[in-house]
Amino acid sequence: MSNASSRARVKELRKLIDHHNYQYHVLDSPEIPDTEYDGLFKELLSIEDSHPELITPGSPTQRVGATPLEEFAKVKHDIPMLSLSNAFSDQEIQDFDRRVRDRVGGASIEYVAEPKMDGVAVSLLYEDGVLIRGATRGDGLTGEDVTHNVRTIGSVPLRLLGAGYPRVLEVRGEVYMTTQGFEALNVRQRQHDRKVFANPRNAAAGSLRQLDPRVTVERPLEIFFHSFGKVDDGELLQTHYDTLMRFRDWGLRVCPETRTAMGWQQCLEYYQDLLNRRGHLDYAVDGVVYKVNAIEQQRELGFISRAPRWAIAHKFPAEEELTKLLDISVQVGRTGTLTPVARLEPVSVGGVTVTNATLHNQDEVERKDVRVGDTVIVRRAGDVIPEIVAVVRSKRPKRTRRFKLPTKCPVCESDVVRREGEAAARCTGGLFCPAQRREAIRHFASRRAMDIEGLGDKLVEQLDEQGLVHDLADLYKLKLEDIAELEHMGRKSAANLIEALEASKDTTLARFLYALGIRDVGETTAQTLATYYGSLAGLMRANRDDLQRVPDVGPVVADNIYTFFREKHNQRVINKLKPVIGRLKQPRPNPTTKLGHTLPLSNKTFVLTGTLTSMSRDKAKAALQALGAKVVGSVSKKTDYVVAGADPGSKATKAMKLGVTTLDEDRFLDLIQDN
Ligand code: D41
Repeated sequence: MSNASSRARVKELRKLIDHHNYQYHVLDSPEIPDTEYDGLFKELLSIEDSHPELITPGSPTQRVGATPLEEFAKVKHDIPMLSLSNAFSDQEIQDFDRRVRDRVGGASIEYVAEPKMDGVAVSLLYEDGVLIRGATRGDGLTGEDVTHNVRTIGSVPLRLLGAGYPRVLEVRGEVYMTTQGFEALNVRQRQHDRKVFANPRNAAAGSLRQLDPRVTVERPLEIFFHSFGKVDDGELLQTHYDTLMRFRDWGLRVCPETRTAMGWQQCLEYYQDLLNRRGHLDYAVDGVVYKVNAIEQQRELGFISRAPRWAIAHKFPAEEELTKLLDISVQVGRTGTLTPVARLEPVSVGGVTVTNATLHNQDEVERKDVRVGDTVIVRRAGDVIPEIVAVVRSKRPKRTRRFKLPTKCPVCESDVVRREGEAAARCTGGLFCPAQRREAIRHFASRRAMDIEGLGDKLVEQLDEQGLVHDLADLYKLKLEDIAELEHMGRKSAANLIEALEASKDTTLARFLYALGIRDVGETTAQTLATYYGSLAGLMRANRDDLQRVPDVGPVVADNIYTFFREKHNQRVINKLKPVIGRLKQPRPNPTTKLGHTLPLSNKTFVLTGTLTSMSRDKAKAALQALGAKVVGSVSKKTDYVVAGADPGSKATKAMKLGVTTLDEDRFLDLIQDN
């Protein structure tokens, strides 16, 4: 290529890449697939490679500098980065609004409400639209120069788009890590035996404080801009909200949850709504921020000490608290897995008292170096099981006790083994182990399995203790008299249980397979197996190779299924369950189904998100599966369709980012009906 045409093509490519970057990061709506973007990028790299004189700092290829820094330079903020006052109750917000109205007058104030990102506060300086410096907030007066790292963040424009921006523009925002990115990062860190981060904020802070930008570029960092500092030779708009919308035009990413709100009432509505959706957002939020919208009113209000009078943070209940670890005990699960459980000094986390938290497995205990006597950070988010995030090392007492999983099962004293490559240690007692037996029965009876109403934990324990139920099949041999004699049971509840047992026999092959509790056979696999084999007998005859032909059944799962049905005890139980099996609603073993490709939605992967109005999510899932589709929990490039109901949340956003087709409820219903 001639020099002139290279120059022209480079210019064109940079423009295209900047544009698609903007569509992807700022608007969340990519116009081209990733591969095409990569193609443009590679072409630019290749031209720059043969024409190094054409490289400019603003080129999208120049995000990562080659040489690590020796140390961070200090940056003095010309205009201090103020802090935010905090409020923890509705009353404090009403008081804040009252103070604002007292100063500026007027009946009702317009605010901008936005999530309070739990990330790292930064300031980015653009001159003539070119990013020239990025700095952390530090103490508000002086921060650290992290330009080399900020440049690696894909959603930070190296050059502003469009026109009309001031010659000097300092924008302020929050660098954060998405929850998904954070989890994936920790998986990688573990694989490489590197430091695991306690939460997305620590991970973001640690990533931004790297001297080597080649480390930072590998970290899934994002940014939202929420305000501005220095502005020279140019004007911004009259309201905070309009200013943020201009930011977006210039390629600066603004949180899509940003809204205007009239008076404290709408602020509180916004708060409640965001709090309800907190668990569905793809980023950590520790509250919301309200800001007076009119810049003129902001000026009138000014600030006291280091915080503006025109803004306030309304904090969410904390999801993490400190407490003392009193002891570590061991729980034995359905498949014999031994789980270390931390016994804690009771602590209220987000309004719920937590006394236990899972420690997952021995490796996790060691990785986190958790010891009895330690002060620990407990986390309880939404409905997830509380867990220990990290130990507060500075609070470790002189005497602590390390934990080691026992080599004998604490329930049945059978040997405990840990298979090569597995994280879990297991009791080898099988159904001889009361813990495993009880868990197996509980699972069998659970709602999504055989759905035996009234067969709760206490009752299972009693049935086991009294020797009334040794295996799953014994459940169906229970006599009313036996049950009625148990503690807290009468003839009435006994009769109800007998009835529930009878009713449970009307079920499907898929549910029955799931209920058996074969390791790694969850609902989805059970469903696939049922469709593929059509009958229990067919499945039981299958060898390992046959099983691996079933979609999504790999060698490990195939082995688990195969061994399960070869086990003498299991065969006996299944034989005893014949009366139930005889009644199972079995899909016709369909040779076309067996090929695995001929159902209308075979080979199609779906993700359901949000609330559907016409049916429950389970119904929708079943409908899709009946058409051969696979329904999974999270969106990836392999997803074919995302069905988005009301309030869809982060999965829908992710689908958009990845260019996955999203169906609204109407289109989803059409699809089901057409097939
Ligand atoms: O999302 C945030 N963490 C956030 C922080 C936000 N949405 N808005 C903010 N606004 C301000 C003012 C009103 C002072 C411009 C802030 C912060 N400050 C802030 N971040 C760290 C200290 C203060």
